[in-house]
Amino acid sequence: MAGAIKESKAEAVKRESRGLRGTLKTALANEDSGFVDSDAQLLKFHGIYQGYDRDTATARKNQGMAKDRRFMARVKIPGGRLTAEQYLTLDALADQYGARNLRITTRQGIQFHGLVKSELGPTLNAIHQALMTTIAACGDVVRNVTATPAPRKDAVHRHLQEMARHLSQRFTPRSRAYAEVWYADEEAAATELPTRAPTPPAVGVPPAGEDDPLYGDAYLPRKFKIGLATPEDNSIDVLANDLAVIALFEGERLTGYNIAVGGGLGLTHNKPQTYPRLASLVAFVPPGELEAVARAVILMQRDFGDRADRRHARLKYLVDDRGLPWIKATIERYYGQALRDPAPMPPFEVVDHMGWHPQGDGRWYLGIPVSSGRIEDSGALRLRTALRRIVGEYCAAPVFTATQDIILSEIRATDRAAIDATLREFGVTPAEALTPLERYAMACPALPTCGLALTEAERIRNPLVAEIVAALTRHGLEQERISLRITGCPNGCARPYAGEIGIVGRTPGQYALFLGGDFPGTRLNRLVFERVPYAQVAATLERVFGHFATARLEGETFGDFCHRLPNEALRALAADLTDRAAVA
Ligand code: SRM
Ligand code: SF4
Repeated sequence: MAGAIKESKAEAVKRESRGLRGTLKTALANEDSGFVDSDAQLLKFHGIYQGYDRDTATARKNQGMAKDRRFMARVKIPGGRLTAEQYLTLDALADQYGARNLRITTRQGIQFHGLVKSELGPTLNAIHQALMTTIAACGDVVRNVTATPAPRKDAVHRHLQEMARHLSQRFTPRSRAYAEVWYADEEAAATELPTRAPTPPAVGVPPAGEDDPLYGDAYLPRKFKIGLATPEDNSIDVLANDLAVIALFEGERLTGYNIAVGGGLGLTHNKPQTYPRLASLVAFVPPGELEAVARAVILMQRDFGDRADRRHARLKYLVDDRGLPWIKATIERYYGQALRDPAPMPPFEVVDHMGWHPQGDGRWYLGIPVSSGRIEDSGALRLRTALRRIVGEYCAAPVFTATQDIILSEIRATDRAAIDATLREFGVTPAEALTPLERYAMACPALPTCGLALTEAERIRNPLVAEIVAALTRHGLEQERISLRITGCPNGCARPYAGEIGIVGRTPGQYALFLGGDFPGTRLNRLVFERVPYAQVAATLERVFGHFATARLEGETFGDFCHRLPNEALRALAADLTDRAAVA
């Protein structure tokens, strides 16, 4: 808390921001292409990142020109679910402003890249008109709440979706700053919420009112993430969240929730005091009590999280510093009641949502893999056009997955063949034509939009995955289900440490390879090769694949195999390729 410690600069910016206003409104009206640092920090709470085009930065500098200032806006979509109309609004915005594409995020949101300052207001207003929002998509608050995406019409999936939306709304900051700064319509700014009954439903729009008992004036020490899954389907990597909620059902009856705390993946290379961590099970919460317990966890982090060192500010460090008994007792104190120990639950599984599946009400949903979540038209692949046409013609409601893919729901059986034909016409590869590795590979945006990227990720995903699939094929392993995640730096945005293979940008052109996670997301992988030049990444993995093909135990997965072998054994396989790759 304030007082005894020396708080980081970010804390002062928040406290002095007058409820996230800063000088944003006046800055928006001036001629500058960007915002001053303190406003740029506040912009994050409004769902906006200030950056620049990194591809042109050096050339521009050499010519004495300023950086090409660009912004990213992130739409918060709890559970990833939109109506067809909402999707079409986002699609149209991609043509009006920014980079003519939509980027599905690893937390089921949508990002617009390449915006210039004057486009921010119109973009946010159009999003608001379609009853969506970017508030709290970023910043030191509860971010987009993720949920198992399957649009099945049963009590389990309905509950997860409704709860994701509910928690997201309840934990959205109440400040009117967002409305004041961005909404063109004064009435909207005054009321914050549209006055008419929202159809389609509002997605993550906050309740009106300024007083914010949850966040106070300094908000949280750091970002805070919540995910909702079931043991039967952990396709969202629920344990990577600060607060992981595992809903337990007997048939269609909710029996309660196991909650786990302290997940988070960011690390800094060579700083062992920073590390990825999966959330630890802490308690069982009866039905009807989840919001109150979640609030207690958030309040604990607000009051005890580290406000001096942002690298040590996530809940995961509080959990490790204080220990689980203290954490549980403190949650109980804020909640006001004792909590039961976690209930027994089955092992986690991951359901494949790609391809056609029945919804359970006579209609169907179709999962379409999207490479790195980038919905665009590029060469022969015109994914954006195909999706626009299908969503528009068949009123197919999209759900974004935490694996950066899209599910189109509410489809009649009689429309399936025509939809398949549309996808073929626009060059979209169906899920069945991909190998499991291609299907499950993820990559973060990295260059040129991410200011923190050390290496490429999204732009090398397809060629690198193709090389790795070729390597697997040479060993007869192309049908192995292996999760692969690529990021351009160690922050972990595509959850590389929760995959069986994590390829993490180390220095320009070089990657660290992490191996040995499990597919259902319950075990972190570990650093095996520290600096592998890009050109050697697939070859290095191939050595491990070769050994796996001959020395695996019966039924052993690739992740389990790498987990079983010591680092020395894995490194020895590729010693001639990776002389400089050994780690201490
Ligand atoms: Fe992330 C920062 C992109 C999910 C951990 N993340 C960033 C920024 C905003 C860079 C920045 O701060 O300047 C990236 C913008 C890049 C760009 O050009 O768009 C960025 N993160 C993303 C997305 C778009 C990656 C993607 O491939 O989809 C994801 C947006 C999710 C959303 O809709 O909210 C995204 N980021 C994640 C995840 C995965 C998750 O939550 O499931 C993680 C790891 C889990 C975690 O939070 O620990 C993640 N992002 C980070 C971190 C490290 C946080 C830490 O505690 O160390 C940073 C850097 C930071 O916060 O200082 C970061
Ligand atoms: Fe940027 Fe690093 Fe996140 Fe990739 S992992 S988007 S490079 S912060």
